[in-house]
Order: sequence, then structure tokens, then C-alpha cells
Amino acid sequence: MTNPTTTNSGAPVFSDEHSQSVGPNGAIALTDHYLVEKLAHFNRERVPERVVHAKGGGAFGTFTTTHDVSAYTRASLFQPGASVDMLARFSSVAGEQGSPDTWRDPRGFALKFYTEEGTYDLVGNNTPVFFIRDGIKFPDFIHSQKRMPGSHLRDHNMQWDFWTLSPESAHQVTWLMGDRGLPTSWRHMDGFGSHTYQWINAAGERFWVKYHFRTQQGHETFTQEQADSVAGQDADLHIRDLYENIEANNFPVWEMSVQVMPYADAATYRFNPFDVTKVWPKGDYPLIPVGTMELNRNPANYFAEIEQATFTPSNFVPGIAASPDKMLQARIFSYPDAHRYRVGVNHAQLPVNAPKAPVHTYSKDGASRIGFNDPHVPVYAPNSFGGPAASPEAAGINDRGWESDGDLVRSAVTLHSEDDDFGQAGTMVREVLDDAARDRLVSNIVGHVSAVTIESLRTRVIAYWTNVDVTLGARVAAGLGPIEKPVNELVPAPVER
Ligand code: HDE
Repeated sequence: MTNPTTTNSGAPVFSDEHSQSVGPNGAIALTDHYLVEKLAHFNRERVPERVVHAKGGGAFGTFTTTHDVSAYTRASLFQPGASVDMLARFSSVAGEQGSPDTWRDPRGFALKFYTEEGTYDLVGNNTPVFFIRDGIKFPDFIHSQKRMPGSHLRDHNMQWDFWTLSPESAHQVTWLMGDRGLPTSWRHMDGFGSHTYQWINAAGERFWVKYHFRTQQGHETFTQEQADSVAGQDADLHIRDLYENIEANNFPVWEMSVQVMPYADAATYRFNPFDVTKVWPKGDYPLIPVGTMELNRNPANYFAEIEQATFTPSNFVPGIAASPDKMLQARIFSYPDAHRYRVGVNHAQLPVNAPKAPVHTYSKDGASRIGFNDPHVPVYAPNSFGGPAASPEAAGINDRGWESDGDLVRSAVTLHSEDDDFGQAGTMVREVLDDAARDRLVSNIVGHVSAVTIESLRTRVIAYWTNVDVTLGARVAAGLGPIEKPVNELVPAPVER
């Protein structure tokens, strides 16, 4: 027998189809509280979509540590043989919730590990670098990739204007315009922590680390033409691919490894090791294997478990800490702030976000609270009633982060000899890409820049690519034909009102 429909409070309802009306003229009775509840709840089905990374999907899985990296971190999840439950969410960045999965974009690679020492979140991308190196530019950067305020259209003039005025973007834009900007699925791409993080071992020694997750499914990418045509046929290709493969027990796997830099090297390394626009060459710091991540369980409810998942770069566990990367520092503020606004102040109590570790917090009340401590212990510290007490030993007495000599600065970094914007992008073009991949890069750039309608901006774009690589710049210049209706004016005329 099917269950009777109930109200949200569990009482059986009279009808799924007929609202209660008063008399023959059809006016609806306000006492039909089930109708009111149904319509009112419907109006409140959405939480604000993520400002960036709105379109995504995810799955649960297991992380298993297969190698011994205890010399570098004492984090329990990275001790040999440890195995923890985890959640991964993948996403595109600029598009809204209904946008096609195959638009050219970096992809989010957000991980949540439910460890016995607290939840550890590593919120990375499928690229080891980023467009900017200071979080103060992030809202400007994102506004340039989203929509024009008046037309509500995405606009290549804006995108290339921002990129060329922010030359630190060159490495990431080279990556984006190449093959890796269009993965065929989330299963076929790598993941990176991107920032430099700090690991601390049991003896209190510190190291700088970068995380790599290498896909065991192999890399697969679309050409621009393939991606364009798939976007029209199946906007949800990547969500579908992950879901269907997990349903078919074809579980995707990534191998995690780290690059480890001794703490003292940072000061004298040839470029700022905390600059997220740079990679550390593997010749300097080779990959050290750590473990395996397998995704093996689909969410039972997309909204509850994926839309409401709140990945938080400030979620560290003992043995892992932040670095002086200015972008990471900004994210440590920004994400918990976004979650409080978007999902609510008690977002960490929702089942998908709830820690597996016991929670003994002095935070109290707030909308939709469900968790609380011992009812006989007051919610203030210190107290004389046996409430929890902060423990430097439990937190890791050495885990507070790096030491500072006290100078607060606004410059990006103390200068290192190779702190330029274009060097690593040029190396990628000349030494990482083969001839065919270089040809596709040129064609992708030319295709993208063809939508730039301002002549002086095109000139700047050619200069940008010439700075990356002289031959590349010449090929882009040759590939761009004359603009159909050239506008040589960067500042649009004011709108008459
Ligand atoms: Fe994000 N980013 N970001 N980001 N980001 C968000 O968080 C932000 C950055 C990344 O699947 C937002 O809950 C700032 C780098 C992923 O839920 C927001 C800065 C990297 C996801 C936010 C950055 C990322 C986000 C949107 C510059 C790769 C999706 C709503 C300092 C290493 C996570 C939200 C998920 C999401 C802010 C830069 C990756 C607004 C301020 C660098 C994968 O808080």
C-alpha cells in the first residue's frame, strides 16, 4: 500500500489535487493550510546559487593513504593505512546553474574529508594555477567573466580587457585556451590544491606542500567544435557522466601526491613559492605519492547533499595549515562568509557538512540549530561546570601557521629573481605542448578573440600573447582577420537618460 500524503508535520492530507474553496464562486479558504504550506514552501525552494562555481555535481567516496608521509604531516587522514569517507564536488566557474557543462572554463575540484580530528576541506581546481595572485582583485575578475550590467550578456571585450590589464593571468589563460580548458568529463581531469599549504609533522617540523590528484581514467579533452556541439545536445553531460558511471559501479579514481618544499627554502627560492600563478617545477620538488581517492556513492538527494555542501578552505585539521599565499588568506575569510549567507549560520550542522568528529563548541543558537552540547553546561568559556577547554596539545601546539616579523605590507611579495608574469606561460607553450596542441591553442585563442570588437583591445591582446611567446603572438596576429565593425574606443559613450 502506498503511504498517505502528509503535511510537513506528518498529518495525513485530504487531497493532492483539489484545494478547499468556499462556496460555488471558487474563492479559496485560508484554512486550507496544506495548500498554503505547499505554495509557500515552493516559493522558498532555492537558496542563492554560488556566486561562482554555481553549476556542478558531486559524489561521495573514500580516501585511502597508501604511502608513508608521516615525516611531513601528523594529520591522521594521511597516516599510512588511514581510510576516510569523503565528498567531492566538481563545477564550472562562470556559468549559472543551468549553463552547459562543456563551456571553456576551469573546473572546481572541491574535496571534503570527514576525519576523526575534524572535517578537512581542500577546495581546489583542475588547474594548478589561478588568474590573479591577490584576493582583492577577485570580485573584479569574476565580474569581467560574467555578464554586462545592461545587456546581461557575456562579453569577450570585458574578458580580454581584464586579462590583458592583469598580466599575472597569462599562465592560467594559456592553460584555459589549451586542450585542458575543455575536459570531456570530470572523471578525465586532474585536480590540484593550487595554493601552497603547510604540513606539520609530529615533531613540529613544518613543510610547504602542493597537492596533486592525478586522474586514473586518463586525460580526455574536447576540441572547441565538439564542446560547442555537446553544449547544445546535453548541457548536463558532466553531471550525467559522473552519476551514471557510479551507478554502473565504474568508480573513478585519482592518485594523490604532494610536492614538498623544506620550510627554509621559501625565502630564497627563485620565485615566490606562495604565488598561485606559478607551479613548482617537478625537477625542483618531485611528486611524492600519498594515497588514492575513489568516488563510489552517488548523492541520494542533489539539493540536500550537493547544493547545500559548504566547502571551506579554513577547515584545517591538526598537521595541516595555511601559508602566506594572499589568495588563500582571502579565501579563508570568504567561504565561511558565503556559507553563512547562502545556507545559514548553522550550515555545518546539515548532514552533508556535519563533522564525523565530536563537536564541543561554544557557538550557540542561530537559525535552524539542531546540535547542542550537554544541557547542564553553560555556553561560555571559561566555566566551572566541566565545559570544554581549548587545548593547544590537541590543536597541535606548532600548527598556528608561520611566524611573522610583524610587517604588514600591500605589495604582492618580497621580490624573488623569477617573479615575472609571463615566464611559466611561455615555458608551457614551448616545452609542454606539442605541435598539434600548439596549433589548437592558436586556433582557440583566435576563435575567442574574434569576438573582441575593439581594435585597440585586440592590439593589446596580441601584445599579451607576444609577451608569452613571440611566435605565438605572431600566429595570433596573423590568425585574427580585420574586425568587421571596428570600434577604436575603449570607453563606451554615456547612455542618455
Ligand atoms: Fe573560490 N569561491 N574564490 N576559488 N571556489 C567560491 O564559495 C573566492 C579561488 C573554488 O563546490 C565561493 O560557497 C575568492 C581559487 C571552488 O562548493 C566564493 C577567491 C580556487 C569553489 C569563492 C577565490 C577556487 C569556489 C562561491 C580569491 C582554486 C566551489 C560560493 C581569493 C584553488 C566549491 C561559495 C563548491 C567557490 C570565493 C579563488 C576554487 C564566493 C574570494 C584560487 C572549487 O566564496
